[in-house]
Formats: sequence, C-alpha cells, structure tokens
Amino acid sequence: MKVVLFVLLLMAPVLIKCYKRVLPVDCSDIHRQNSNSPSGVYTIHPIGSTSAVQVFCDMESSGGRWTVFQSRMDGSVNFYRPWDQYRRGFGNAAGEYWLGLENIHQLTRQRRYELLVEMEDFSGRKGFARYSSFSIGAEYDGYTLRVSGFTNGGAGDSLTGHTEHKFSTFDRDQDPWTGNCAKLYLGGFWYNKCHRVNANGAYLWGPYSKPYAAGVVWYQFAGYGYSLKTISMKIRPVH
Ligand SMILES: [Ca+2]
Repeated sequence: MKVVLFVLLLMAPVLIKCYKRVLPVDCSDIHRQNSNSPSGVYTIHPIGSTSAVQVFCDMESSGGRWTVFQSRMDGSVNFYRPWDQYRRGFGNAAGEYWLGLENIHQLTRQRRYELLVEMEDFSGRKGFARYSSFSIGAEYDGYTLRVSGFTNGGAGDSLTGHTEHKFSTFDRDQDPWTGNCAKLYLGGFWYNKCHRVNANGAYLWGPYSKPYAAGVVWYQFAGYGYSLKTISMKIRPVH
C-alpha cells in the first residue's frame, strides 16, 4: 500500500500535467497539444473545468495560436446588445460572435497577452494593427481596457485612444462623455468620448453617412463613413 502511494506521489506532476492537457485555457494550449491543429472552432476553459466555451482559433495569421474574442464578417449577428450579453458573450464561434467580457478578463488575468486586429473592406483591401500588451480589468473595474505597444500592419492605430476606458453598453454608460456613446453609435465598446474604433457597431455594408460613425469603424483604416466587411480581434500569450 505504501509503495502504491509512493508511486502515485511520484507520478503526481505527470497526472496533473495530463489533467491540464485535456483542459485548454486558450488556443495556444490547443496548438501545444497538437501543432497541426487547423484554424476552426474549439472548446476552451478560460475559468477552469466548470467553464466550457466555444471559440474560433486562428492557427494561420502571424504564427497562429490566436484566440478570437470578436468577429464580424457578414452582418448575420446583431451586436446592439445589453450589458449582460456583452458580459456573457453571444453569437456563433463559426461566424460572428463576442466571447464575453468575463471570459476575456479571466484569460488576460492568468497570462500576459498580445492583441491582433485584422480587417478588410469590401474592395478586398486588408490591414492589421498589433499591440504587444492587452488586458481587461474585472467587472467591478468596469472591464477597463489596457492596450499598448502598437505595430502598424497598414490599419493605423485607432485603439490606443481607448485604453484605460471602461466598457459601455446602451444600458450601462461607463464612458467619460456626458451622453451615452453606446446608444449613439449603436454598439458596445470601451468608449472614450466616444471612439476611433466601433468594432461592435451596426453592420452597414461599406460607405454610409447615417447614422454618423455608427458602422463597423476603424477610423485610421477607412474613416467614420465606412463600415468594414470584416474585423476580428484576437489574443495570444506572450512568452
Ligand atoms: Ca457617458
């Protein structure tokens, strides 16, 4: 009996490793388990064994291993949603979706992450913006965005101006403007007074004039009067 216990004790690190192996926290863990894993929908566990959430893993862009937390591509999902839904997440990991503020917070609480934002307009022009550091605070902190270390991939830096701001939805105004940015610009985001990025705005299919700046906007890439065809925001641990 003593010998069996001793062997089990010796094997503990291996057993724990195996246990962790079956519970990937993010897409980098999925890649670690099998480096041939293709891009696609996978189940991750940002908050441990009791949490299972579907996510799209980008295994191709700039070395892959990216966990996508936001994706727009065809206007099939309504992004004008209340706080509770932005908190929990919505949409379909195979298409348009939002991973949820609590999941993003839990991920960036455990590991240091970088951020990649990729976008494309309706003429096929592409650009990206990369940030060497990305995290969001806890709910009591309003899920405050912290982003820095910009690298230009042709999209320009529209996001740094949003850093240190809380997340706002139409039913929870935490922006520093006297009005309600989420209501005016039809999205949910880390609004300042109000935005250079409206990634969760209304899907308006390219050039538009009204409602002003309420489309899927990345200002430095296409201006306020252009609603992008695709935009996706994805994170990867920094080693
Ligand atoms: Ca306000």
